[in-house]
Amino acid sequence: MGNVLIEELFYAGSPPAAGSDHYNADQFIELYNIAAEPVALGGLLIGDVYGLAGEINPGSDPDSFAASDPERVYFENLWRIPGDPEDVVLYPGETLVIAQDGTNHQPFSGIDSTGADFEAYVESSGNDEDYPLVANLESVHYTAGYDWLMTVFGPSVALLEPGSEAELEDSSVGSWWELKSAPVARVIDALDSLMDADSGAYKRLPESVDAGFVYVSDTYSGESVRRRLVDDVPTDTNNSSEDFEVGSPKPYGL
Ligand SMILES: [Ca+2]
Ligand SMILES: [Ca+2]
Ligand SMILES: [Ca+2]
Repeated sequence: MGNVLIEELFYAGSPPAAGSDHYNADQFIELYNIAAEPVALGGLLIGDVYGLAGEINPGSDPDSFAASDPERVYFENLWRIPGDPEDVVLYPGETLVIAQDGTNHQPFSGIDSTGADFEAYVESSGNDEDYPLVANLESVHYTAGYDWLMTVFGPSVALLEPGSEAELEDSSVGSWWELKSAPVARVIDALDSLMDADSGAYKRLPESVDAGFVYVSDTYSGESVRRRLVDDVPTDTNNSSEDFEVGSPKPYGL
């Protein structure tokens, strides 16, 4: 399972189109199997990590746990790929796409998520659509709104090995924000994205899982962060500053 990488993260949202100027339901996460053998992904956990993406409002200080508890990763939301491990197999060189909404986002965005492998369907919100052709992730822990819309300023995403939910620790921020944390040893891959080049103090992920961070030029820029290719192979040094580059969204492949 250590052969599964986050290959691409599209979080920024799309430029104004068709009367919409804050469209980010086209967000997606793409995973890649870098190994020579198939990888079984049923039970894999994926989530976004607690903390501000930068000084979004004047005076807002870094609030992540990266410095105070570098042995764990603290999730705002966690999802599980359904099934037994072999129910979801990713073959060598193939990618798996997780979409916010498994629909065609035109005309608001050029992205068509009808080909996604999974979508985040928030049944409890009563305000998210369940697209029948795209399988749903299972919710493990949820604190977002009507849909799992990650911050367009830059979310941090991590993959966890399958395991018991009892191994996840509860913690809270203030009196109401409930988080789930997991030891860094359970992290398969992770990617820190932040607001801009000056936001390094806001890193959410411990250096042991991502020593760097990525950023795009602006919110709703239509830009995606994609893994650099070295001899056509995605590179992985656990340092996203070096491993990722900004480009156009490219779901369904390298
Ligand atoms: Ca959704
Ligand atoms: Ca669905
Ligand atoms: Ca891609």
